Amino acid sequence: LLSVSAFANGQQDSAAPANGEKKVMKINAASMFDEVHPFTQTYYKFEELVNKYQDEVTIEVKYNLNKSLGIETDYFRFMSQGESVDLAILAPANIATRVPSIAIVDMPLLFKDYAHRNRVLASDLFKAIEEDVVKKANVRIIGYAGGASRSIISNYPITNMEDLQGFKLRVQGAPIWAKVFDAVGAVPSVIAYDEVYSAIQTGVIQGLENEKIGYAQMRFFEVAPHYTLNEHSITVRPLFMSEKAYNKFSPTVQAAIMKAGKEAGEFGAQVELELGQIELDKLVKSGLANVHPFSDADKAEFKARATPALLKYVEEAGFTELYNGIQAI
Ligand code: X1X
Repeated sequence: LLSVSAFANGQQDSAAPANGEKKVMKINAASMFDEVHPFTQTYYKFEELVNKYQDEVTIEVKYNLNKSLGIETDYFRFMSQGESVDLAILAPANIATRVPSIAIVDMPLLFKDYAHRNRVLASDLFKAIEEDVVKKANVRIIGYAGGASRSIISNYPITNMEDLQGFKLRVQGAPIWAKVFDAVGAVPSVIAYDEVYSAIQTGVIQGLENEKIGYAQMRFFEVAPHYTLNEHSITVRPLFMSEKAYNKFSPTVQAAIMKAGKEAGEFGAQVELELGQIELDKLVKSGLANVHPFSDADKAEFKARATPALLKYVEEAGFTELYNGIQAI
């Protein structure tokens, strides 16, 4: 299969049209998850909508699922180089080393609730970050999926702040994640997502923090059967297209890509909210996972202990104005 990037490299379009027919442009999407995961459903919706919103070309998406092209950090590298992957949903933490400003988009405790997250995304507060991503990494944000909460997953029950003390957990690579978990008394280490299961199994760590759907799909419940609803973050998962792929399309098709990306992201967020809960309920029902509440008082203590670290990071990284703008909206 040729990706759009392959067209850019001068390869023959094997699907070249006969006179009057639409040209077929193929793009490669990648995901660590299966065909029902919300990220994949976002790609399906994108393919449907992008062909509805323009009639110059037919865009065909090839779905490279279940880590067949690696994990999100790999997709970012590939897209940035204009190779192998043209379309992918990534956690911002995966690209923060190349584009530090993006880490704020997904910072723990950033959003007050789901509605606040959506108000921020509907504003133009992330516009400068979107431009930064194109400039520094050669990838373009065309929409936002995500929208689920991340909570603590562990191999022993965690029901309050006291249980969290000394908890050895995996965190994502952007430094703010380790800073926050350190501040609340846990012991964070950065580990690649696809190595987390065995790191818990071998006792290197006792758990992680993740969305409900990731908990189910990565089968973390087999090694860490406790899911604590402390909900320390609400996710933003940008849908990226490589700039090399994007630039292969005419302005009309590019406009359709942006519109389809935005709507597909919103659709994916809705799917994630519903599906995550369904999957967690199934695990609980079959006795494979235990869900623990985390009281408002414990949430407040978590926040109180994490906030100085967050604010220090925001100030040092030069995000104070943006952070205040987000909190004010
Ligand atoms: O924690 C991770 O690395 C992963 O967690 C979930 O599966 C997703 O949010 C995914 O984007 C990735 O970041």
